[in-house]
Amino acid sequence: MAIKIDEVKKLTLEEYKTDVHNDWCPGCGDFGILQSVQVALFELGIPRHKAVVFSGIGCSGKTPHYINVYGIHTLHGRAVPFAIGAKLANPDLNVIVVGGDGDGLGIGVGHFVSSGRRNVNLTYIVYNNAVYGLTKGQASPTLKLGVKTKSLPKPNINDSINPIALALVSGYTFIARGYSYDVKHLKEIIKKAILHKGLAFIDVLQPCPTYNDINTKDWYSGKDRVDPVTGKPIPRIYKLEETGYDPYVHNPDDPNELNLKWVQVVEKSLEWGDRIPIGIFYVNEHVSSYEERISDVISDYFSNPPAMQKISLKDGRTNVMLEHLLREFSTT
Ligand SMILES: Cc1ncc(C[n+]2csc(CCOP(=O)(O)OP(=O)(O)O)c2C)c(N)n1
Ligand code: SF4
Repeated sequence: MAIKIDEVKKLTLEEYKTDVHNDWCPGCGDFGILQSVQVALFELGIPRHKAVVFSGIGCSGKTPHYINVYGIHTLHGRAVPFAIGAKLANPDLNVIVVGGDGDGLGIGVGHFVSSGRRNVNLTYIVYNNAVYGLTKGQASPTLKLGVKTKSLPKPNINDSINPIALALVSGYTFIARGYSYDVKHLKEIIKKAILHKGLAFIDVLQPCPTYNDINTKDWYSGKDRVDPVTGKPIPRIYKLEETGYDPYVHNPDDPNELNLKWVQVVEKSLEWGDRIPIGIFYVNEHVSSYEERISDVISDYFSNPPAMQKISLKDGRTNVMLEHLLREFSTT
């Protein structure tokens, strides 16, 4: 008996996992991100046929192999355009893009920036370990100036990119940062990002214990600076939401509010070292999504998107009328 594709039972968390051998190093921060994505999909009850994870190249790029939904392992720095194509072809899909900081903010930074103009409804998670993990620890664009990890012969002579501020000025409408060893917090951010209508970016602090001996789990938790009174470490990471921070743009018609929000996000994005914020930095739900903009010009776009259209007749002959397309796109 044929199964109707929408009649899907609620899955268990285990059903979002695969049994593909995982070769990440022991203690790698990637594990926490993987788990957070799986738990987010499970808790949102997203059916597997309605979720797709795209990745670039790198240790992080292996993530789709370990999640039991559709997965596409694309080219270095090119995951976002692939994902945008899928989302626009089938706007009913929940599209998640994952990739390293080298992937997204080095070779792929042009796509990172220009996708902000479109506000396509997808979630982009950058695994930020400040190194190129898969190719043995070269400095990535997020490694701070003057920092020397154990994989570098000399301190880094490049200044770093600020991913949160870059996402803001590029036009992302949901901007957050998570920490891969705080799965409970991260999966909540991922859930909110998936539910957000528009382009969501999550910068995840992801320790690479093999090549980055500076931004380690111990460093983030402040083990090197013990409070003389309590004898306890003073953590560097803190949660924005615990400080009364409000990331939401409430009135988009009030330019003062928008300006103040932008200043607030940039100020928070510059905090690094003694105090490092995680949580949601910015949410603007008032910007139209790219899909909505398309539906303004193609009225049946949502009910008849490209992925649902018949491209062949019963006898196998093509249904696509090239001459119609040529006429439509002709400029003469
Ligand atoms: C076009 C191209 N250039 C270079 C490479 C080599 N390469 C593979 S992974 C990688 C860096 C990955 O670093 P990052 O994106 O930070 O991911 P991580 O491994 O840390 O998760 C590079 C340079 C490649 N595969 N393709
Ligand atoms: S090299 Fe670093 S990022 Fe890659 S799997 Fe090992 S610990 Fe993780």
